[in-house]
Amino acid sequence: MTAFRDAYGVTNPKDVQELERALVNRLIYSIGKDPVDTQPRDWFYALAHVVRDLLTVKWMESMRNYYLQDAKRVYYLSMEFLIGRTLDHALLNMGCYDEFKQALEDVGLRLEEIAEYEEEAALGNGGLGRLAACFLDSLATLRLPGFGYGIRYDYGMFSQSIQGGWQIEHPDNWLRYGNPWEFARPDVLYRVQFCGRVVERRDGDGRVRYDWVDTEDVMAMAYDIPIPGFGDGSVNNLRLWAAKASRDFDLRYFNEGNYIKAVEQKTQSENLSKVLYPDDTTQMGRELRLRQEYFFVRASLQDILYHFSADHEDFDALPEEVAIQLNDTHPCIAIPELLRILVDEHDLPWEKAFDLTVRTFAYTNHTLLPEALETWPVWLFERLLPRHLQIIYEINRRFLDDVARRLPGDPELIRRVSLIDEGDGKRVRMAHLAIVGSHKVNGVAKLHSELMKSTIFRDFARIFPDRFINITNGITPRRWLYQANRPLAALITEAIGPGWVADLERLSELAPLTEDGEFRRRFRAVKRANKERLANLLRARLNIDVDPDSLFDVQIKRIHEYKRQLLNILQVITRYNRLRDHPSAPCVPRTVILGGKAAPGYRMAKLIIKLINDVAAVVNGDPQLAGRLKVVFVPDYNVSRAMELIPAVELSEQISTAGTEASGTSNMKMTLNGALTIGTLDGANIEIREQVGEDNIFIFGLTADQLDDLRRRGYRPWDYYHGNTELKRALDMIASGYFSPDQPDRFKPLVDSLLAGGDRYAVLADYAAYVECQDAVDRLYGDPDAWTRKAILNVARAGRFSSDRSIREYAELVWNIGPRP
Ligand code: 26W
Repeated sequence: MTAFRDAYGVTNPKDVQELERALVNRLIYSIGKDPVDTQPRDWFYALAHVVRDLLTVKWMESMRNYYLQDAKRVYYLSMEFLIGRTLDHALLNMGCYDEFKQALEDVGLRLEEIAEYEEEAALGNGGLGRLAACFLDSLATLRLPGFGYGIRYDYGMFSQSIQGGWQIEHPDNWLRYGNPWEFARPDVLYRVQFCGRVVERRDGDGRVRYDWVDTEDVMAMAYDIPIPGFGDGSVNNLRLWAAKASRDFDLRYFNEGNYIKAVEQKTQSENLSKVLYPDDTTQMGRELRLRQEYFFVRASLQDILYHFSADHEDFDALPEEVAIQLNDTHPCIAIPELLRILVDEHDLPWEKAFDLTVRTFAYTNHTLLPEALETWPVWLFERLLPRHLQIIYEINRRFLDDVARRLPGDPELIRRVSLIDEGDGKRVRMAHLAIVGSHKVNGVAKLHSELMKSTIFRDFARIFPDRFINITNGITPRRWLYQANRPLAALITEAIGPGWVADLERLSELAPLTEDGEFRRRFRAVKRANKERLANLLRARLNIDVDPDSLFDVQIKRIHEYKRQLLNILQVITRYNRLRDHPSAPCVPRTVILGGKAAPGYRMAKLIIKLINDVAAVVNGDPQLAGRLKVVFVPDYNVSRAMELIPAVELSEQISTAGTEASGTSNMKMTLNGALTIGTLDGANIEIREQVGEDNIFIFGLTADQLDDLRRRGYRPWDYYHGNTELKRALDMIASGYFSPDQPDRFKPLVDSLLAGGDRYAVLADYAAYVECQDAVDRLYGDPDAWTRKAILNVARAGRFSSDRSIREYAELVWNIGPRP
């Protein structure tokens, strides 16, 4: 190992001279550039290679340790990993940020500038993908043998620009200059079959066997990305699969002499991992998506079992050695796939194979929205995965028999829990498959887990009472405080020492400092500096001036009707009206910032973005309002943008309709960064209130139960419209084209959805309470000292929301793995 390290020059990452030498070596030998003629981007790649070298050594040590410990492994299967940039994160986690910064300075470069050349790894849509990335960080930090498996999309989440107020999508060609963090593994290559047909035959012992033949094959090639834990944590592995054409596929056409056709076929199969589906809300009945799901599941299972079989004769010990976590239903074809491998390829009896399967898998549900629950047409399954469909039918037959035996005389129950939806064109219900094939099913916040049991999975909670649990989400404090908010991190470390970074509950030691005037002053100064930094970024990028002394009120998340960005905008319009009606009344100046992407095909969400921008144009263009109200839509919200915004947030908008946001994680990020929340009793907001105390959070609106009642009695949005003059005025302004004089009926679909359309997300029902709650926010903001006390308490009590805590819970309640020495 030492000889190996010597070859790379860096034996001691604390030795700045050594780093400089390595940097120049990398520039010459890996990037192929002469130091006298180099672009900043070349330096980024040279730097990334030096960092990767260091990671690689630790990574091999970690992998060797896991091997020697022969510890149980957990595999986290996810269609999405929203990692963001890696450079700063890796340097901070390895504890050599300052040394690298110095080394760069010595060759005349600024780390902050070089770091801007890194492309984001945006292989995810939003919450679900980012959660997977936080979990990888925690697994490594806790030194748990956790391995991520996913897809190496050529194109990640689209980037968003705003033109004339509308969202425009641009392809995210993130691999254009190469990905310096990955190792291509052309030797780790698995075959993935599609289509074909199933042939039934009898084997020598007279047993019926199934062969899946005449398949169309694609190869999955591995790319490995090292995932550095914090401090003396492990460096774990994320393995992403890229589609490659299989050679026999080509040969068919080559033999026919059709060279061009052969190459065409090759591109077609490689299209499989071309692009991330940019939709996290409507389910996509698209064939390519189902192919992506099976593709990465098939490759991952072969890889997992290859490793397992290296020192096991049979599969008896599989659940003791392997845990597989399904991040939502997207990878849940892994359940019939494992059964297929065990039964068809390894001759196990069904009962045994099924028992092993259930004990190996666990499933996390991330949404209750019916339109986001995956189902696939049976005909599509039959064509792409004929054997899997048979296996799903067999799981279903046995499951339904069992239910009928245990809860007899209830044909409706059988119809409801079936893995096949028989109505309206048969479909496979992936969530039902995931539940039946897993030993644990978890929701991602207390309320969500309760609602899961009482609504969408009520029957299953009765059938499998011990299967359903809650594990509240978390975020990694390394990225979301230690890295994103260096000034606050430094202040906290000065006050309570550095232990909090790997043990977030230690933040509670800050609580007594609320009574320390000097600490409050410094805490406020940090927030103020962060706001100024953000103001500078907004000026430089968007040419917008915002006042760092105004209240920074921020809602950043995917644009969706259930998250109710519309409620926010209605409140902004009301504020605008009040300010104009009373030009000389005292007021708290506000900067309302929104950001987020709309799914490209989600018409309403795109119209909401346009409305935000049209309202912003009117508000910001009104000289009467100067210094009192600003509205900013931040384009292209992504992980890097989030890291810039969150440290500057004072008011965190978490205003989804109660019962719709499974957990939320931006709510945790902002709490951890000293923002106060204005929110509904939804998702993890409820637990945030529990932690910070009801005096330190602004809660408004109907609860999930109250909403249920209201809907049962008959919810009438028109009554709210007629009953509240400010609400009526705001809606009328939108409807009459006040914000869109060039096209007065532009926002008719939005207004219609709220009035004629029944207001599915009860925006109008919560409007009055929201506006009143915002008034309370203003009052508190007028007392900076009182505000700061509460902000400090929010930080001090955010410890529970570390993803380290979430991962410990998974380790104990689901995976049955423990840290080993
Ligand atoms: C089939 C298309 C599709 C793709 C992704 C449907 C649904 C999804 C995800 C389940 C959507 C998602 O990201 N859910 C979010 O997960 C976060 C992590 O648990 C939660 O914090 C959010 O509340 C939840 O909306």
